[in-house]
Amino acid sequence: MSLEKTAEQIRTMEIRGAGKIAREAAAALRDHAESLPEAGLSAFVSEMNRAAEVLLATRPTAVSLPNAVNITLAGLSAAETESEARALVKSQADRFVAASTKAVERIAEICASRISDGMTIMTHCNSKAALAGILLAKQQGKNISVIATEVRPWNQGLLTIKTLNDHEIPTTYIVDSAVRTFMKEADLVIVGADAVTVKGAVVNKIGTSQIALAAHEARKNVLVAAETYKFAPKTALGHHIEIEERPTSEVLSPETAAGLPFVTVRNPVFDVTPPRYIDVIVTEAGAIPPEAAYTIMKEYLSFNPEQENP
Ligand code: RI2
Repeated sequence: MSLEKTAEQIRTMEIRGAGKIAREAAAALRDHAESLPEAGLSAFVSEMNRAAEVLLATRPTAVSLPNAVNITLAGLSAAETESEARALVKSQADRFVAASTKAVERIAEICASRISDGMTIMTHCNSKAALAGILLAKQQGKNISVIATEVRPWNQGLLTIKTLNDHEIPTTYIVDSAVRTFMKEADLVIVGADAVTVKGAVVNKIGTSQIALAAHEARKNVLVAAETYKFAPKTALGHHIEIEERPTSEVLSPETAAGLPFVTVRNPVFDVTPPRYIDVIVTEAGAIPPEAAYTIMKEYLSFNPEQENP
């Protein structure tokens, strides 16, 4: 698949989920590097930088995307020959994809260790990392059940309930606005992340912050499953994470909207959960309190505040 095609599929959400977007972006850069005809080192480097921009322009929120692009293209400008640069992109992309896959497995082990027999887990959206922990707990023989939300307007909850059903996990499917009503039936909340800020705030699918708030009120623990490449070093330099607003036609049909001239439809697809509503962030490096986010940035993303483009 061409890099442009991958970018288009990320934009239209055929490829979705922060981790998957990152792995597909790294693989697209690798395939693009391999497909380029020999044209000299500087032409290769500038074409790879252009390709990176195409990918980065697709969706603004999931920081896994820029982190994957940066990791894949790290050190490119220091390469001495075109073939060295090409080999560097390939090896870094392959390493990233393998590490990302392993990270989700490790996160699943830690999440599963926090799930006890008899628990009901509430989850939101369709997070591979969060689901991996739930599926592993079931594989370990724990008798668990899940409450899964619908996730308007894209209904990613349907993907989640299909997976849970395939694994014969008893699941209750609820509309997003029923979260507080059902919180008393949950023992634990597990969600994924699109970005984690330096303060340990978690950017995830719209509605996550309401769930965390309801969990806090009901004294239920909130566990966030997030690979280290979901952490956003730029937030340590004062940058904000841009919250993607998708087309309003995803919420209300243009025909209906046209008949309601005084109504403005908004469609932000992520929100921010403050660290005080999060008990633990489970990364492949271990379960950390949200306040330890900076340590993850320094140790796992080689974040150096003096660098201009972390
Ligand atoms: P994993 C998704 O975003 C959801 O917000 C989900 O919680 C998050 O990515 C993380 O997913 P979208 O692409 O990386 O559906 O854990 O907008 O699979």
